[in-house]
Amino acid sequence: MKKLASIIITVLGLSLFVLPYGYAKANETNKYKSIAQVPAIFKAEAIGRPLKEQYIKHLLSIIHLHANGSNGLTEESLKKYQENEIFRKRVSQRERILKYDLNFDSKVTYDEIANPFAFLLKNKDTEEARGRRLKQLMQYDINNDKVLSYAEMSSPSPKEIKAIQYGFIVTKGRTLLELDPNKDGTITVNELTNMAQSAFQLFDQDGNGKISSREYKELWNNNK
Ligand SMILES: [Ca+2]
Ligand SMILES: [Ca+2]
Ligand SMILES: [Ca+2]
Repeated sequence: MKKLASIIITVLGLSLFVLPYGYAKANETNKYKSIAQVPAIFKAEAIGRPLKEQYIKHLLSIIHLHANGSNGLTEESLKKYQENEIFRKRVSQRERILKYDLNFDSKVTYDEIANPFAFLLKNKDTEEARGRRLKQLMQYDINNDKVLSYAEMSSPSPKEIKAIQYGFIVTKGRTLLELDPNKDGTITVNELTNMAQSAFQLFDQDGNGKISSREYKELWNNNK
């Protein structure tokens, strides 16, 4: 019991020592002193966005995309975003395939896709278009019976799910989350605005609110 108490006291003492240090350090990273210190994402997102307002608005849109209406970007909101996107993908895939269900039995056969009614097709059907359509849609025929069951038509391929989970939209969100200055697990609008402003100040050397082509050059030279 005595031993436990001494462990608790040691841990408390250590955290009192470590916390203020961590806090000061976190605050420091909110301000970049040179372009070399600016994280790559802030440099990359400056491409084609030379106006300060436009640049910051664009970066904030990453938060809004993932954390629609909530306090900020979190691991939880990132996860929710992915779930939403996968759901959306399932719905759109099912809609796209189900329209070929000519006999309304909630299954789509090889023949239904190969020879749909003409009104389902935008252009005149050709051998080539038929081949493409079959190859595209039959990739979801997991048990290879040339019938797309309801479950199959609403299941995106593992590759498509990976494209959502590791696509650049999620990656950007995750990158921002890793830069959280106070490490509380939420990137707030305030935090991101501060970081973006600090980065932009370094890119915009004459401070006129616009990155000129000369300043862009400087930015990329500094990036090497
Ligand atoms: Ca059918
Ligand atoms: Ca099947
Ligand atoms: Ca934070």
